[in-house]
Amino acid sequence: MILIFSDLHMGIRSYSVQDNNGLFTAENESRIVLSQLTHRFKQDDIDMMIFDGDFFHTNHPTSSNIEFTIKWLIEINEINKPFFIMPGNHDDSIFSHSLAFIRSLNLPNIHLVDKASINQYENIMWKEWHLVFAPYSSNYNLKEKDLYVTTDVLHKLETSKEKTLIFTHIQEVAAKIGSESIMIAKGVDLIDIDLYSIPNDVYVISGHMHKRQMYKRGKATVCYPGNCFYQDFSDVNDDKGYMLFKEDGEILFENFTGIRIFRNYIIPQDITPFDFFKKYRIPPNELIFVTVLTDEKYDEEVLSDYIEKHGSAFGGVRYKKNEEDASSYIFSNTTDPFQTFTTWLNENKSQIIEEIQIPKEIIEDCFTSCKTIGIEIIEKSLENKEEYI
Ligand SMILES: [Mn+2]
Repeated sequence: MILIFSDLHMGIRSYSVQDNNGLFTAENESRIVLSQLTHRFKQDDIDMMIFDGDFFHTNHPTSSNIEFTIKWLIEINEINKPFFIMPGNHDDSIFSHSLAFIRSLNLPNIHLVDKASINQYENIMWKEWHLVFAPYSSNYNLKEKDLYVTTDVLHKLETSKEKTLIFTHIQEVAAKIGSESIMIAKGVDLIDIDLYSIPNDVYVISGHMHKRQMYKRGKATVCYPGNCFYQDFSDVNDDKGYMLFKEDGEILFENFTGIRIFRNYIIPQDITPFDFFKKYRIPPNELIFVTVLTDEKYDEEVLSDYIEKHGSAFGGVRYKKNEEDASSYIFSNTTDPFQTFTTWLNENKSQIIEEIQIPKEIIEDCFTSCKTIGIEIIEKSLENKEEYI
């Protein structure tokens, strides 16, 4: 089998405290999962390992995290099976990336697949399968920073042979979002695989989306192994682990153990969060988010102390009455954000007019002018191929 993992984001420090050596909780979790991968990779049923991008959270990792990674790579090299590792958009910088040091280590089983080395990895086979790599690398022209990877991946889709696995780091349009959604400044362009003619059934096994998922899109089966450990609220109640690809095309997932689990508890209206947790056992090593179905503010400190006393951590209270309204309106499956927004405006026009209590004619006027300005912006951005505002 091929073991595939992705989006380690080593160096992220969300919901963390520092230990005596200066290491943050989330950094420690990235080390826990790497050690588990070493153990799993050694087992006889695994032939090779592939990493799909975003090893580090930034393109300037700390020396401590680089040192840990070097030691880990030396261990992986000694297992004597190939490991292919690619940069993602978080690793990337204009002229290099955070994994560039791997090349100088000269470890024969560690294959750094990036823009500089991609030609060496054009005809990799595993049993009957063609392995194709399309690593993330930004274009030199930042105005179209994703052009290199989108062109590359589409070319590889359109020229794919039978039994092909494409390893990349893209946001396919139908993918469900996860915690990468809050890293908005590091977003990548959307790719709609359905718009391209793919000659054969292929697997697109990609990094970038933090939510583990798998779906069919025309002739492509799109798979995201997801991130390796919990990073923020969008990860709650999900499983975190790696993916296994079997020779017959079957895909399996296995979970990491010993890491914190982020969980969201929805508290029924007739009970306070404090009474809720007094009644139910608090599991150890969780980061607990609480959702209450009211907008009445709750004393979070009492709850936080209580949860911490029981060996878990507290992530905060969410007041669903407000949040649900906003999220259900704003997010949709439409790929065009302007369309989404105008649809929302039109559907809610009467309610907005009622709530703001400004004479109807003035609001109507605003809608008309907003729409005109909006269309102009969209037309301009399409012309310049700039990102949506
Ligand atoms: Mn990414």
